[in-house]
Amino acid sequence: MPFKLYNAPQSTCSQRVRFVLNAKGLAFDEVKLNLLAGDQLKPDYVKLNPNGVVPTLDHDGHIVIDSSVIIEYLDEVEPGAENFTPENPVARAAMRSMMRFIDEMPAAAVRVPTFNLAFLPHFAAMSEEEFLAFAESKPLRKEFMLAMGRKGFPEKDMNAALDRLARTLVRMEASIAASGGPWLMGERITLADVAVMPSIVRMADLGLDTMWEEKPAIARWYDLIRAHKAFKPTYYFGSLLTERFPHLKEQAARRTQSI
Ligand SMILES: N[C@@H](CCC(=O)N[C@@H](CS)C(=O)NCC(=O)O)C(=O)O
Repeated sequence: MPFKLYNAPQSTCSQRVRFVLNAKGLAFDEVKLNLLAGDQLKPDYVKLNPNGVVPTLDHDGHIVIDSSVIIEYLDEVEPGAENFTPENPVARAAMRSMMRFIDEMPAAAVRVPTFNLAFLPHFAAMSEEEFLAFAESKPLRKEFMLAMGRKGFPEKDMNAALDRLARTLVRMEASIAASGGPWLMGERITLADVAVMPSIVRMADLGLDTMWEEKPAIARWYDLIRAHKAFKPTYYFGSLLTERFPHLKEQAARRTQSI
């Protein structure tokens, strides 16, 4: 098989790539890494992806890293069946600007509630020495881990992350309205929709979907993307945090009550 994807079921960045591969009907070998166990930091993997994160795509021996780069790459090498990139350079530039915004805002912000609500018990169970060694070994996320610590991000950081997510919804609404929708860039689904999808799904998974209760354009967008043929195979069982961490549903409900 020409495509091999190193990824993790619940990883939002991996979900972008699985969606594009599935939408294009491209078969791929899937190597599943256990991120909490640190598979992404093992020397053989870091040789492929020096950032020590998933996903990594191996295409016939060519290694491509970073989910935004990978999904653009897939549209370039396999433009056929379903394509997510506008042909018009102006529209393409607008899509790419939106993708940069998404990487900087929701993709980063959603990690804060994700870690606090889902992964913290795992880190809280480590000794301080184990935790510090784990954080130190992360090429890209060392500071993020140290800021979280074994007690979790403070309320101030949680609130800032939720505010960034709220501002993302406002930007999405504006983009849908300006383009005529129903997708972010207009009539056709593009890589910008694929890029933001996992953050929105993660918000719903954490019980934060109340944040778009009053935003019908977002609710419609969310229904549309979930109805896409690539959605189900991308979100196979174990891709949602609530499928892996049963304690989450309750916690998320408590959290949304206090927003
Ligand atoms: N910009 C990178 C970010 C990749 C990333 O943060 N991956 C997360 C999962 S979504 C990861 O591997 N985390 C493992 C860790 O922090 O050690 C991309 O989009 O590929």
